[in-house]
Amino acid sequence: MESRTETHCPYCAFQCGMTLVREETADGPRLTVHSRDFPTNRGGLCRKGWTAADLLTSPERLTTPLMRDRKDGPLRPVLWDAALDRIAGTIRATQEAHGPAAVGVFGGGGMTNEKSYALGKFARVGLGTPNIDYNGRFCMASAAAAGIKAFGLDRGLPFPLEDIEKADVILLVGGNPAESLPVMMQYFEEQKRRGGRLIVVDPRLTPTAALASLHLQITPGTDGALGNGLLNVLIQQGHLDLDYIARRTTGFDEVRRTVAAYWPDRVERITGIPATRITEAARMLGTAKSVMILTARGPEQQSSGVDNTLSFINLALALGQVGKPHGGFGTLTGQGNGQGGREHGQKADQLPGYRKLDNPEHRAHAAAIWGVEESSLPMPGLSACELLAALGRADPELPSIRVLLVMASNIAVSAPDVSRVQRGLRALDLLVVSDIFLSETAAMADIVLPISQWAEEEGTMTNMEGRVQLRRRATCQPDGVRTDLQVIKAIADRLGRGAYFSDDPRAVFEELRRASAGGVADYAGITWERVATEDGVFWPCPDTGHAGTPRLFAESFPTPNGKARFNPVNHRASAEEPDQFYPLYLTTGRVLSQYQSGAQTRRVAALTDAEPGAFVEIHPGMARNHGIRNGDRVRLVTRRGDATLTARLVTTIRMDTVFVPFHWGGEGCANLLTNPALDPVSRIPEFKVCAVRVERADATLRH
Ligand SMILES: Nc1nc2c(c(=O)[nH]1)N[C@H]1C(S)=C(S)[C@@H](COP(=O)(O)OP(=O)(O)OC[C@H]3O[C@@H](n4cnc5c(=O)[nH]c(N)nc54)[C@H](O)[C@@H]3O)O[C@H]1N2
Ligand SMILES: Nc1nc2c(c(=O)[nH]1)N[C@H]1C(S)=C(S)[C@@H](COP(=O)(O)OP(=O)(O)OC[C@H]3O[C@@H](n4cnc5c(=O)[nH]c(N)nc54)[C@H](O)[C@@H]3O)O[C@H]1N2
Ligand code: SF4
Ligand SMILES: [Mo]
Repeated sequence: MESRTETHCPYCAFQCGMTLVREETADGPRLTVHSRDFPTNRGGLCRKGWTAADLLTSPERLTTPLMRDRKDGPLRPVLWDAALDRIAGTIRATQEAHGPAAVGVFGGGGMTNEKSYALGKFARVGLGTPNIDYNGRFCMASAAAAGIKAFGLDRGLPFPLEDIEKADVILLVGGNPAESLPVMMQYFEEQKRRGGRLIVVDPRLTPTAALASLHLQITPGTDGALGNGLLNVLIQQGHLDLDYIARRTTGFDEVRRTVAAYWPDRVERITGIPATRITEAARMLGTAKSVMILTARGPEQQSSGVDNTLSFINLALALGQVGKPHGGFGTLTGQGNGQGGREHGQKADQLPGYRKLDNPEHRAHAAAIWGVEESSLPMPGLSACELLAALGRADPELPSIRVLLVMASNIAVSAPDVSRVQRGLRALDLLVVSDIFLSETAAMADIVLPISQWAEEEGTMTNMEGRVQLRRRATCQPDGVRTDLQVIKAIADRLGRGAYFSDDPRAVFEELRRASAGGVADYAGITWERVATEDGVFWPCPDTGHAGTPRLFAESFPTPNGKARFNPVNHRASAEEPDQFYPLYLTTGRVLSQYQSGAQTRRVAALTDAEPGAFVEIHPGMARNHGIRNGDRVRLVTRRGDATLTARLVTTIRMDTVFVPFHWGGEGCANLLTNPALDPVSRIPEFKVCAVRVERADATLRH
């Protein structure tokens, strides 16, 4: 017997279509990934997608709840009822003693829309706590805040992927899709084949930058100065679309005054990019027929992430490109449901449909759908890093979280300044983690709940274009495993709030449609059947007769006056700059063969063979100064702590910068080093810049 199911890859925001084939064999079901002609990936998959079926049959799969009786005791198998009873009992006791806000929830952008929605509702209606946030705060928060400020709306790409191929010039700032969204490269390659040009801004000559017509090898943390500098030159050269600026935007004069101070020589001094290259890039942008500007985590994961992003949005607006064919501004969303996961209420300040928790009308709408009093809904709570800083806190003057439920995130690896986060996790009265595997965070939990994964359940996922797609069930889940929706409902049941929750994904989606109706991210017209038959539907889609909205902003912007807003921004130095003790920049990011905290991909043999362990990229010139050879063990030291990794000498990185991917826990964990300094608006941490010192790992011994 063989069954074929059309579904999507479990990993990144490209959400490639794939066909999963399930065969019965003497040793149990065998699952294999096959190509599928879906409009976005057009049959393509990267090596993570091709090997994704290994996740389903992994021997490391969790299949029973685990619990420890005392903090220093071992995790032991336990029945579901015992685990759920203890969770509900501890929540109740904690909230009675310390108030509802002492229970926190941490979600993830890999979860389906239904789970994200249910988790946000569970925090507000099931627990009555304001304190829910999620790992998208580490990821899309700066781009989201900037998009809302400028356009009144945050959708990763406000145009379909196919527009990339027809753009004349693309400016890609701090993104490395050749490794982070590999299947997307076919669009950039086609754009190049048609005569288009690509400018890449990155401190490293990445595989993506290697394809570019122009690579601007920027000093980490200086993107805002570059954005302003490019606009300065465009103004000098008279390349603005004054008619568009007058008709479709507000606030340009103040931006013009601000960028007047960013002349090319000064920007060269700040960014390390030669002034001639800045002028050359501006000339390419200014003379292009269409310009597409894309940002990714490079400029966004900084303490000036929102302003950096705004400086590039200003550029796209001044060129009159936003809402024009084959042009505009977009940001490359990262996680599988990084888009949908940030629309329906997992965020500390948010209600479904991108409504706001502090807006009385929005609160009334959500409360009516949920059948609760508006006054019972909490106000906005702590954002992710602030929530993690409050774990087990003793200071009675400040918020303290004593019970934390984690669903779909491995914060013990992926949060900044991770030793502090681990201390907080240990100080909790109760840590509950739902996961597929015993992730580093699950291994620290008091209770671990085994969860069904992508191809074992149904749900909708929204890709980086805002296209709502269907994740279909291709195989059954192992005995002993439950879905996240079942877990949410089971805890709510025990708290006497079960009537508000369903564990059926389709029923939850129906409720999400109503809850999002009239909101910015309006799913009201998107039905399960349409998602299945139409290769996905783009939001906003206000009614079932509506075709969906692949292209936004063609006529107007969803702001009160219909115009986009320019926002004047200035370059701000990173929270921590190199000095005599920590003389280099540390930046962090991704490699092709590992995904995120590695909880999933480190369990796939082919991926671990390709990328076996933590490493640091160092320029050979810098390595020589420290007596470091390729393959040596080195220690990196920052003000937060130190990590020991293998040196990889590469000429593709700036001399003053080292790069560490964050896919591993243990002594090579990048986040032992990173700075939890936050952007004041988006509250994103500064993963992309801090000051570091490099030593040979045996250096201290030799002293
Ligand atoms: N293989 C793989 N793919 C993934 C993921 C994964 O873990 N592995 N994760 C997914 C997720 S959640 C996300 S968010 C995306 C992220 O996708 P990307 O944003 O493309 O990935 P990163 O590697 O984090 O950062 C991109 C680039 O920013 C550069 N950079 C560092 N500092 C700076 C700076 O100060 N300025 C500028 N301009 N650039 C800088 C880095 O050198 C890096 O090449 O990838 C998604 N896809
Ligand atoms: N230094 C540094 N740190 C970073 C970044 C960086 O660039 N540099 N990038 C940041 C970014 S952009 C992101 S998005 C975060 C990501 O960091 P994490 O939030 O840690 O992401 P994952 O490793 O994907 O963790 C997801 C976990 O949930 C499990 N899981 C998967 N699907 C489900 C599900 O449906 N339900 C449940 N219950 N569990 C599931 C997986 O097994 C895994 O353990 O890392 C951030 N951390
Ligand atoms: S590009 Fe992303 S969605 Fe596509 S196969 Fe690779 S990891 Fe999966
Ligand atoms: Mo991300």
